[in-house]
Amino acid sequence: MVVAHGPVQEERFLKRWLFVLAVLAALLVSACGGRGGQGSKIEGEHVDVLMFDNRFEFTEIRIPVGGSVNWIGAGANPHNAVEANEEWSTETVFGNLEQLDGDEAVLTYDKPGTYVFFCTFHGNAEGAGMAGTLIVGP
Ligand SMILES: [Cu+2]
Repeated sequence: MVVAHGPVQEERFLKRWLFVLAVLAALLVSACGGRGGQGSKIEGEHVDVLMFDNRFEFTEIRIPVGGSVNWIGAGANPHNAVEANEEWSTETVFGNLEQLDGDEAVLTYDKPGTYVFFCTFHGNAEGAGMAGTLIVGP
């Protein structure tokens, strides 16, 4: 039997491939999460983390022992980053809990651990709302 490769078959073939490509693209986008999206991660020795209205740019931050995080106010509301058990706070370096757009607080972490942090205005110590996790590890 001879299979005809007319315009109709080619169009179907093309549509099928476009569908497959669209599915792959969707998977890729969801896997990457998108910069600044919910649940995005960053890893480095010295990292910048913007404090948006009303979420942290990164909700999982990994730094080595001795690394630092520059907590930067961004947006119209005041923000801060406070450890759930009050081990550390941006207040200690910035002077108060209200960091506005462009205000920076660099904290250096010498103690290894996994810390839940939150903004006292828009999150809580249970890790809800404007909150995240900082992992200071070897
Ligand atoms: Cu906030």
